[in-house]
Amino acid sequence: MDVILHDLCGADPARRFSPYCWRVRMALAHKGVPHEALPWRFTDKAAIADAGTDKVPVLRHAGRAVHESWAVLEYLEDHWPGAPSLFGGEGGRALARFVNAWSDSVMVPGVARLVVSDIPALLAPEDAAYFTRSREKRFGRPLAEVTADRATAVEAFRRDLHPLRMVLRERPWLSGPTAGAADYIAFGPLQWGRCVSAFPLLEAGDPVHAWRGRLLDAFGGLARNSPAEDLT
Ligand SMILES: N[C@@H](CCC(=O)N[C@@H](CS)C(=O)NCC(=O)O)C(=O)O
Repeated sequence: MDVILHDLCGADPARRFSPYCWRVRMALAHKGVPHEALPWRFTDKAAIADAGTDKVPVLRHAGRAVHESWAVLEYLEDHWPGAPSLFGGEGGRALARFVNAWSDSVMVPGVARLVVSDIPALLAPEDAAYFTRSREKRFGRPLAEVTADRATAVEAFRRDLHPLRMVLRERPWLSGPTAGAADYIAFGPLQWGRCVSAFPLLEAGDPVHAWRGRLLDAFGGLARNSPAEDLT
C-alpha cells in the first residue's frame, strides 16, 4: 500500500479511538486515498520514532512520515489536488485552521474530563498502566475523580458546543455544501468520546447530535461501523 496511517487502537486492534486519527481517517475517505490504517498502541513508540514524534497520527507516503493531524490534512490536500477538496480553497483552509484550534483547545479537553476514566479498561495491560500514569500526572488526580461529576459537568460541555450548534441549525455542514476538513476536525473528539465511553456526550434533538449522525453514516458508515460504547 502506498499510504500507511499509524492509528491508535485499544486491546482490540479494531477499536480505533484517537480524535486526531479520526480526523485523518475521515479526510482519507473524503479524498478517496487508498491506504492501510495500521493499529498502533500507546507504548509502541519504536514504530513511529523515525517520524520524530511519539504520537499518532503518523502518515507514511513516498518515503515521508508526516505527523500532527493538521499537517497530515494539509499534506493530503496538497498531494492529491485532483481529489475532492478538504478545504474548498485558501479561505476555507484558513477557517479550518481556526476550527482545529477550537476543537483542540475546547472540545478535546471537554471530552477528556468526561470520559478519561473509561479508557484504561479498553487498553492492553501495558498501555493501560502507561495511560493511567501519564494522564493522572496531567490531571493531578486519580482518573475516577476527574469524571466523578460528569453527570452535571456535561452541561457545561454542551454549552461550549454552542458555536457549532448555531451554525448547524442553519446548514448541514461546517465546510459548505458538503462535509469537509472543518467537519472532520470537530467530529474527531466526539467520535473519540463515543468509541471509549457509554456516557452520552450529546442529547438526541441537538443539531450537533444530528450532524454527528450524518458524519457517522458518511463513507459507507466508516465511523459508525467502528467499535464504540455510546450507541445513542
Ligand atoms: N497535536 C497532535 C496530537 C496527537 C496526539 O496527542 N495523539 C495521541 C493519541 S490521541 C497520542 O498519540 N498520544 C501518545 C501518548 O500519549 O503517549 C495532532 O493533532 O496530531
